[in-house]
Amino acid sequence: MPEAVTHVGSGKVRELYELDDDRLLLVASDRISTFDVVLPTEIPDKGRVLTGLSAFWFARTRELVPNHLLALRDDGRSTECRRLEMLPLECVVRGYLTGSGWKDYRATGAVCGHVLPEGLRDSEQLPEPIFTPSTKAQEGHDENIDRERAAEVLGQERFDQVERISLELYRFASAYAAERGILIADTKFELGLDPDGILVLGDEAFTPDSSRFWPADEYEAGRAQPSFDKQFVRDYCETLGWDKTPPGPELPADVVAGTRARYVEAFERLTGIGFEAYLADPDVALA
Ligand code: PZK
Repeated sequence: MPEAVTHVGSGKVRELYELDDDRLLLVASDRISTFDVVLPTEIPDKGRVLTGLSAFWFARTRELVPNHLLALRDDGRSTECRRLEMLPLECVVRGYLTGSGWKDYRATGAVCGHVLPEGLRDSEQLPEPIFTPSTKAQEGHDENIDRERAAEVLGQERFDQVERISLELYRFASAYAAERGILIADTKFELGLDPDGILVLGDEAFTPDSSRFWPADEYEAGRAQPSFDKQFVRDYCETLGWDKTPPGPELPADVVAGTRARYVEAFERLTGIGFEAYLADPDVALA
C-alpha cells in the first residue's frame, strides 16, 4: 500500500509532496528544460543524477551549514527532507559574469549593487565571487535585487549571515569541481529556517539544474561558454529554427544518449562514484 501523500508544489522538473507535518518528499523527474521550456522527451536517469549530486554536496557541506536532507530513497530520485520556513529570496552566487549578471553589468557596470571593474568580458571570472540574490517570481524569471533591498527583506543580521554562508558554499564547491574539470559559473540555493531559527540549506545544491556547469578545458573568456550538460540539446534545438516558445521539440535518440552520458559524466567526475554503484545503493553518495 503506497503512503498517502499530498502534492504541495511543482518545479519545472521536480515535484514536492508532504509526508507529514515535519517532512517533505522531493522527487526529481527525468524531464529537461532548455531555453526555459520543458521538452516532451525525457533524459533517462537525469533525476537520479541530480538527486545523487545534491546528496553528495549536502553530505560534504554539512559542517558549513546544516541541510534539509533526512534520507535518500532506494529509487535514487527521491529525498525525504525537513520542512523549513523558506526565506523569501533566491540565494545566487556568481563566480563568472554570464546570464543576467552579464546583462546587468553591460547595462549598468554593476550586478545587484556590486560595482565591478570596467572592461570585463562575457563569461569572465570575477575578481571575487559575489552574492546576487533574486526575488522568487511566481512565474517568469526571478528578478535580481540589490543588497540593500535584500537586507530590508531579511534584516541586516540575517542578510549578512546568508551572504557569508552562500559565499562559503560556493567557494567550497567551485574549488572542488574545478579540480575535477568542471567550472561552476554560478549557482542558486534556497535557504530556510528550522523551528529553532537555525539557517538550513534546502532544495537542491550544486546540480547542473541549479548551477551553470562549464567544461574547464574549453573555458575561454570573451564568448558564451558551452554548457557541460545541455549543449547537445541546445545545439540540436538551434538546428531546427524553433522559436523557443512552447511546445518544445522531441529529441532524437542520439541527442538523448549524448545528453544522458554528459549528466552521468558530471556525476562520476564530481563524486568519484560510479553511477552504477549509486543506482545499486544511493547511500554511497553520502559516505
Ligand atoms: C520548498 N520549494 C521549491 C522545489 C518544487 C518546489 N525543505 C523545504 N521546506 C519547506 N519548503 C520547501 C522545502 C524545500 N526544498 C521548496 N517550495 C517549498 C520547490 C522543488 C520542487 F515543487
